[in-house]
Amino acid sequence: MNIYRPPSGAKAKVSHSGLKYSSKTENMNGLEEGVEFLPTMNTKKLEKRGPKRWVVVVTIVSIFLFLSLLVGLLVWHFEYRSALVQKPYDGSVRLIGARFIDAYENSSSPEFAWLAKNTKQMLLGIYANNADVGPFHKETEIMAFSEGSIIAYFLSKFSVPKYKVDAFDKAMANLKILKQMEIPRHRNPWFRVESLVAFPSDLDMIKALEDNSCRYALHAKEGVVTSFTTPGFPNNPYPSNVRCLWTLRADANSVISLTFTTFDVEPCKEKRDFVEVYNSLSPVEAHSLVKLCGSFDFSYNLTFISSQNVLLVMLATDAIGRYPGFKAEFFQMPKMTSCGGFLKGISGNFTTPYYPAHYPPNLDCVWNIEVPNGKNVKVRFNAFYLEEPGVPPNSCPKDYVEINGVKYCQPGKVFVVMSNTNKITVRFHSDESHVDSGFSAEYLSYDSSDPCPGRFTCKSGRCVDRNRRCDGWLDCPDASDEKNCSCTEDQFRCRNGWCKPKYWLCDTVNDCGDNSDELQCQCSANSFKCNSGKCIPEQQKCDRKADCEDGSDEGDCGSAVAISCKEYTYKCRNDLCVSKRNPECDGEVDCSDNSDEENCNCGIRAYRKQSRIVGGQASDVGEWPWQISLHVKNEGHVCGASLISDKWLVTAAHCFLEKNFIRYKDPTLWTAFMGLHDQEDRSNSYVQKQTIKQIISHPSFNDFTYDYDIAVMELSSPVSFSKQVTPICLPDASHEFPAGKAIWVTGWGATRENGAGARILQKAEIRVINQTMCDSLLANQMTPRMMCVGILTGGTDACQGDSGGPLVSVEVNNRMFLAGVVSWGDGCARRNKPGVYTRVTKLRDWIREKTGV
Ligand code: 4AZ
Repeated sequence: MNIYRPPSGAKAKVSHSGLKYSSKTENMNGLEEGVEFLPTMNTKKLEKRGPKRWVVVVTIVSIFLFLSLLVGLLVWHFEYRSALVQKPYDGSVRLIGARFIDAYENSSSPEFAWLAKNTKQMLLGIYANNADVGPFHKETEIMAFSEGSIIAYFLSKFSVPKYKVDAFDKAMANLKILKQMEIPRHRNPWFRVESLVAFPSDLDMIKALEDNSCRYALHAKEGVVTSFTTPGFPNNPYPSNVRCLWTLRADANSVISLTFTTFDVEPCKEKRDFVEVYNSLSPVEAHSLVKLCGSFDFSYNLTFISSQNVLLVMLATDAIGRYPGFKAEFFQMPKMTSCGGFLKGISGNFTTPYYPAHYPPNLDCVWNIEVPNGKNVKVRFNAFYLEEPGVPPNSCPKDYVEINGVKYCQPGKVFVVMSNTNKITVRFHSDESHVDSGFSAEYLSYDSSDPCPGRFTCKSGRCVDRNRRCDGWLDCPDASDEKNCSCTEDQFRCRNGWCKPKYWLCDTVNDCGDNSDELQCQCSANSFKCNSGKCIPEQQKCDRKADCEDGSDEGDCGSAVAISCKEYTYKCRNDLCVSKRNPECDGEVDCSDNSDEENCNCGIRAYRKQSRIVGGQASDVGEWPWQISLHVKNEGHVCGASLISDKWLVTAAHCFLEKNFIRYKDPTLWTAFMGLHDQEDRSNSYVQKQTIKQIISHPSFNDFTYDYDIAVMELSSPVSFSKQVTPICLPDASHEFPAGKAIWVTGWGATRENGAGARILQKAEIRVINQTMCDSLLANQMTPRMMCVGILTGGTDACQGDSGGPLVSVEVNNRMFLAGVVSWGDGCARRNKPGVYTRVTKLRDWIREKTGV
């Protein structure tokens, strides 16, 4: 907002002179005797009376100005000129002309001292040569040496006045240029500086480098695997508030292979505990190979290879958390002299060096591949991991594979690159920081007339199984497997020519892409289609008589009219039924006793989102305030649940099945977290934690078929509702969630089949699938207490750890209703295998009976 105000000085002046002037005007008007007006030309009188006042005013103003200037100068001096900023730098300098000897590894040897003194002198000379750096240097320490020919690692501290910081930073970033300005008289006669780099450090790091209490120096022995652990491992947690450093060295012309065999530190979080591995003896980000936190399963490959004969491992911890730490082992191996090569033949495999271990940094490999004359060659990447933190997709500025001038660095997917000659060149580049597992690839020769022998060739060149051609699914990225098909008996032809399974017709999902599978789904003109599919004359709809066997002809008649009760009609508390579909809590009174609009303090979230994104993604805080995380002692999150009142939860009965001799139905094992967003942030003020008073599983729950997979849990004491903690609405038994309806599932379950659970609450939008189709997809395993919901092309689904959690539907006025409880599935996110949910409407009366909600 911009409101104009006159300057305060101006305001004072106007009112002041205004008053004076008005009194004089009065006098003038009155023309009083004895009052003398100053004649304009009477300068003598002016001089005589004026000077005294002016002198006082001028003196006061001058003193004021002088004092202001003085204060300003003092502030400027203390704030900008003499206020000093501490600037620690970590760096390394490569010296050529000298040979590395073993004694340089030992910082107390005279040889180390001699070389350190000379290196330091040379560094100070370089600093002194720059007016933006030299005057601010405080101290420099040479920390270590390594081979190459000699690399010296140093720590320099500077104290820079605030106003000089910019120039100083610029000069330090250009140390390489500083080095070139090195003056001959500062040159050391024994060695020359080949390269010099320094990176801003922080005071914690400097303290750690200067403190020897948690420092270890280890040298690999030929043919021996050396192991080391965090202090206290495995019986005691590693220390708090420390930075421990392990310097790992190997013999000349060797590299180091380091493997973490056990890794269990505090879960990942900004500025919490972590382990960082550097391809250097300086802990600088530019040489960081990896930053690890959390815990890793033993099957995860945690092997890292150095590019030289040194590695530095750092453990940084804060004051919180008790975790065992790591056990690691390392050994030396001969330095690779080259990588890549010439590959000739009809097919073969190649990988990044040391795959599946992490490839070394600073590497360039070239594979020249040649297949027999007359054939073409293609390369198929079966695994591809070249990920670097913070690298934008598609730009590949750091590590990449390059083929035919195109760079690839996107992780994960299998992809194929083809050449239309018998030769192809694959280049791999890794820069000096951050490494990954690399790739595993195969090359194959093919006939240009038949690139996929025995299989179908997509236009893009990808090969897919023949039986995937014309099956209704898009397997080729360009959909070429579904074009020009003649449909089989079980298929129908979409308008756009595609063939789709007949059972996809009229399921309210646009499978054809042009919606032609959803067009002829109505009964003939002048007739109404019952939910069962039967057609009845239009006149029988809403005639207050149930003509469909399920009463669906009377279920949605706009305004509520009392009718005879059927399965699809809503029953008011006074036992009268109304002819309106899903009338509960829709903002309109439909029952004469108002019962459809009672108990409606549910299903509305304080933070409303407009986005409707298909596919699993992280939720926002408070987006699903009824979602509960159920934890078991020593296991953490095990199941999800939904809050239905201030003390009752709905979840899945299978969460309480006995496993590994643990009786999960014992309520004392469980803790419920309400308002939780991040599993690692359970102490947040909006999270409410409660123990459990009782667990009631449905008595008909069948642990073989998972029929009646529902349970209710009573909290030990009531929760208080808030923006982050709100109950979900329970649908009436007559509530309909029609096939094709978009619906949300949420949870902290695995983000892929057999994968790890999510840390942040995930959400996914999926669709209700019609029961008959579901039954055929899931081999007749469905019961009326189950509903299946998913995306049949796969990729979006609930998974292990989501069990018990909510499946919610957005209804009138954005109110959400609990349609289902995550129950089971044939794997997760598989094509044609939707997730199965307990159908809440079928068990609504049981919930009411047990909880009163
Ligand atoms: C489970 O194991 C589980 N894809 C839950 C849901 C699904 C599969 C497994 C559905 O808890």
